[in-house]
Amino acid sequence: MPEPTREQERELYTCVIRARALDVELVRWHRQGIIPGFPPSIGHEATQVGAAAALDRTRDFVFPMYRELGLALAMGVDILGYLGNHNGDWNGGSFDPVASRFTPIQSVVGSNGPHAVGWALGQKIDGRDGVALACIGDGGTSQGDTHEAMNFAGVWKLPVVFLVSNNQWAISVPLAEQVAGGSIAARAAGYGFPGVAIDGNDLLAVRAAVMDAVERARRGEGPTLIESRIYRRGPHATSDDPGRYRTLEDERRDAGEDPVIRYRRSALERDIIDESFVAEVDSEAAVWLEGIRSYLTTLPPRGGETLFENVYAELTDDLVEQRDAWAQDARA
Ligand SMILES: Cc1ncc(C[n+]2csc(CCOP(=O)(O)OP(=O)(O)O)c2C)c(N)n1
Repeated sequence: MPEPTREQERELYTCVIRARALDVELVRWHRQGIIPGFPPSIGHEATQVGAAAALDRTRDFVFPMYRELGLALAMGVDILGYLGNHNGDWNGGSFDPVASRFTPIQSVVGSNGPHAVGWALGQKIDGRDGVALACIGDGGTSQGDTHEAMNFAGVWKLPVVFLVSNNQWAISVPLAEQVAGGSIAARAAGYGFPGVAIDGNDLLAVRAAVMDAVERARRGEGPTLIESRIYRRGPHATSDDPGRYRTLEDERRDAGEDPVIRYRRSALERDIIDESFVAEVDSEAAVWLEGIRSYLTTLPPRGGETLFENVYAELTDDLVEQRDAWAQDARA
């Protein structure tokens, strides 16, 4: 498996820093009333950026859940369109999924597994060699949709990598109350494909594991389940108060080393980056953030009628009726 070049690692570093910086700002922007809500990815960065680095952006496709900011950035998603989703835009973000090979995020836990499997089946039928990355949380593995997706993918040996970001929490429910066997990776055996548990705070280890799984899938050997062990370092979302179900002491004890600090330390130690590069990335990130902030603050309020747009090419009679009734109510 090819090691990343120095140049690639510098890009990975830049992406990790931007993912963290944007996350931190988004929480502030929520507090300032600029965005209505947001699920922070703090603690997920190494897994997300490492996984994206293992994909071929010309033929693979990501089926994300809602906590995937770093993965979106690393896939080159138009981040302003992506953030439209968190700014009350109902259509899942206004970026081009085909260009970025990244479907719109959605909030229905587990539903993206079947989407990934359907796309992977299409690749097989069409004789193509793309691989689907299905992103699932530890809580998402308890959903029936995830079982159906894994079962179907196993039986049909489809090119899917199931990347489970096990951040130890499903809102307030800890892993121990969610997974009786203790291991998510072990479940893969029941579906007839390999399951591996990795240290998801180690960016290069994630890249290597996902690359192995992608190569396996491309060879026609079927799916892999990767359980990436991490920790959700922030709240579930800006509306959540983790102090109601875990203490700061728990967080300090359980979270381990921060994946962003860890990657910076490793890259510095290996002379991939130096202090002046670190400073340059930080100052470029600050300018980049300011651009995003001014975009978000100048967005006009979304009209409720957008609920009815982008559903069908032509609205059905029922929807026309509902839209008109809505408009009449809104004017009243
Ligand atoms: C089908 C469905 N059931 C319940 C919910 C409510 N819900 C939103 S997030 C969440 C927890 C998901 O936890 P996990 O999959 O571990 O992802 P994380 O948020 O920790 O990244 C739940 C139960 C939902 N969005 N969809």
